[in-house]
Amino acid sequence: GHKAIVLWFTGISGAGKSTIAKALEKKLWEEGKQTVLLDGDQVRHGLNGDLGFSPEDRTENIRRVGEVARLFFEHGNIVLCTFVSPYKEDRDRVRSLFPDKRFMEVHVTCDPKTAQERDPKGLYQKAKDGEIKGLTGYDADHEAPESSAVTLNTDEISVEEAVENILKKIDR
Ligand code: GGZ
Repeated sequence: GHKAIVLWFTGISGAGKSTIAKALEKKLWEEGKQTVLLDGDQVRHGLNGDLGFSPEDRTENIRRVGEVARLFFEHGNIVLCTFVSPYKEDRDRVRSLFPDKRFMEVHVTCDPKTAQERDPKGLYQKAKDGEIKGLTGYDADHEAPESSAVTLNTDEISVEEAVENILKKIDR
């Protein structure tokens, strides 16, 4: 068996949250662990399809996802959540749903220039062209977590190294 935990990935669009979480999930499967991955892009197409990117909607997005994470946690899963989740207050509210040490923040960072170059979904280009406003990492802020979080700078480390760093830190 294993212990349930929530790994909460936070950071700007294009930093590498989903990529690292997917690679980590694969490693955990290989260990025989039961995992669930909740990803911003996916959740926003379904469950939270009614929400946009205003501060209020982001807060509601994170609140709902926190509750979903709790359901899976209660069923013994290792829950990987990848959301921009730019507001510290929202993340702290989610943390308060879980026992001490069973909610771990993973701050995935990179130079904003790197994220703009990667631009996997063309969002930064759209922001530059004025087609979208309030893109986190461009014209909207991301509040960094406290030092207690695992910080992974994807300018400096590979996906494999990022995964290893996380695996070292989780009691499972
Ligand atoms: C941030 C946005 C925005 C704006 C669309 N700001 O990199 P992606 O494309 O695939 O993932 C991002 C996703 C962010 O949804 P979240 O639910 O994680 O955001 S939050 O936690 O802030 O509620 C991005 C895309 O949606 N996207 N517009 N303005 N990300």
